[in-house]
Amino acid sequence: MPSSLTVYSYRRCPFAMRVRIALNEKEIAFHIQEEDLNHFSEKLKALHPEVKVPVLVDGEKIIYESAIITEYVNDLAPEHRPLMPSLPGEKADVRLWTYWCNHHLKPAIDRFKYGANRFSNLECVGAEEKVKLHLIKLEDTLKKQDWLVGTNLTLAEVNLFPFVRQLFRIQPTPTFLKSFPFVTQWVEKISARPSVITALLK
Ligand SMILES: N[C@@H](CCC(=O)N[C@@H](CS)C(=O)NCC(=O)O)C(=O)O
Repeated sequence: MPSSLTVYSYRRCPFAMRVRIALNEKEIAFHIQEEDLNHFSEKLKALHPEVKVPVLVDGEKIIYESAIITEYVNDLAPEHRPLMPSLPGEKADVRLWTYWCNHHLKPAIDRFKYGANRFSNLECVGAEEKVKLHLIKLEDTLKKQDWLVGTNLTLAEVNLFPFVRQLFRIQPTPTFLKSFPFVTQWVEKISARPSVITALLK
């Protein structure tokens, strides 16, 4: 069956990666409409009130905000390779990880990674320490369990991985990452999944 799904995407955008990984994990075919962040297409401008990628178009349905899109993708075929646990408490945990990523982890990584190129000196104070504190939270969880929630990969991984990966790609590699063997193992394990390998190429 030809795919009716189109993702307006940008290859290096971590939010768009979330969507491509979720679709690949669910084995749902989709088209990519690659956008140029400096010159968004007229189509994209008409689809997203804030003019950002990613946007998912499914027939008449237009969805933006990556974490909303990844839940929608899971809901398209909830039983097939589920990315959301069924217990209410675990569902809440998945959403809490995503919330924490969007509101705490990502801002800290940005300040550490881009520093004065993007932020004021005040905003950058303690950036490295803040990233380490966030990594301790992840490490403490991954010490006890293979996946952030329950016993399988969930949307918590799909939504967090593209951002944690950014830290591991900084050159030269931050030496403090050596103190986080469980996070490192988790990043390597997710990076090796076919869904992720393919998603990162597009
Ligand atoms: N909260 C949005 C963030 C999306 C976002 O910031 N995308 C970036 C690319 S990585 C973008 O399109 N930026 C364009 C702009 O802000 O002008 C989501 O989760 O989808």
